[in-house]
Amino acid sequence: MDRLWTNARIATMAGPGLGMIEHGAVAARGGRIAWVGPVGEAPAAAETIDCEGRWITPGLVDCHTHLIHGGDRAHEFELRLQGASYEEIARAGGGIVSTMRATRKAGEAELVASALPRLDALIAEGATTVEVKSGYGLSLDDELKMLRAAQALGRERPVRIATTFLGAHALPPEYADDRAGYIDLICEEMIPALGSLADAVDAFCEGIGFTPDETRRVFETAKAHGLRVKLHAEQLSNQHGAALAASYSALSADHLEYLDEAGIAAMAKSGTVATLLPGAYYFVRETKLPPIQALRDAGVTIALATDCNPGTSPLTSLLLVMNMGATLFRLTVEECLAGVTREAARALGLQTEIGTIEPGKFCDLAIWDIERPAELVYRMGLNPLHARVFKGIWKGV
Ligand code: DI6
Ligand code: FE
Repeated sequence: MDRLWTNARIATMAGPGLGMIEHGAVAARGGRIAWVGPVGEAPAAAETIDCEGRWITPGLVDCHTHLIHGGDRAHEFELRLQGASYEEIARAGGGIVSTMRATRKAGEAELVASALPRLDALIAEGATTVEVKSGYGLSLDDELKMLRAAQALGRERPVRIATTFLGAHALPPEYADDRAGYIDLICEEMIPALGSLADAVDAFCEGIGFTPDETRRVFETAKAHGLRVKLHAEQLSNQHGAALAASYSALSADHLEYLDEAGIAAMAKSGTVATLLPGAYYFVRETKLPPIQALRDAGVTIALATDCNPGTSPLTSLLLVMNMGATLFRLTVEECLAGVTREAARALGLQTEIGTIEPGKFCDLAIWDIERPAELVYRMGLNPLHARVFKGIWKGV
């Protein structure tokens, strides 16, 4: 073995429950978990790290972010404080389109540099995998620039970046009178140009975004190119997007405040993960809760993510996401932890590689200075991360 972390309380998240090993150890070889179990049975290793009774969880996974973008929207925030709504600002040419302008102006290196502080904030709290979407370029070159910048983040820091193409995020002004033309551009030029730049395709199916029919065209093209899909669905209204996404075996449907019974049933049948985004719920002062109990009853798995974006969720803390998941959505501690590890991995289609502490998966760990897992969910603003392990490489913080 290369390395052994011993004397730890391990929440493997491999189930049932937290998948607890009270007096445990975990060993890495070649960047993967080679062994996990009770201390007394631990194999010998070249390097041994005594965790002194600390807790180990899987490295955290943020499965929905818009980390790459130009500028910020602090000014719109002030307008909202004066009473303007998010939708009013968007319809008046602000919102996503104002970030599009700033993103088009920025070069690739500038986009990387401005995203690094946000990425570092996530990493400082134990994130080892972060999904990053495009969707603020809205032209072929600018969307590809965003995706290249996103992938560059994974070379700048020890973190796994999953990229998602979100060309169908907003209608760019130059296509204001030609919606079909923009969908043509997405399907005929953008998706065919993605190559290895994107791991999945997403869309914003919403009254201020794209219709279910437009979304369907994007999904058909994604499918023809062998790409998995996910969807911003039922965030501000019920467009029946989740059921549409499920019919394409989507990895996840995200937001879901306005999700109905038929959508829940369709998601349960297709195994589509419900990714809840309590930061956006909080920041836009939404009052309609996602149908949590109905999702549980139907057996739909629930992930949690930051939705880090400049308009509706300028949030870079998965610890706070867990707190909001519990406080606003009444999720249990176990659901919150699973939501930013095992289920977030599933929402990215990476459940065989990350998300739990099991032999064969990447050795991505978070080591915490806590007495019980509820502390990760309960506190607001204190970071108890002691160390983070990415692919078996250990670094104290
Ligand atoms: N839903 C959201 O909450 C973000 N995008 C989306 O489709 C908002 C993005 C923004 O306002 O910049
Ligand atoms: Fe989003």
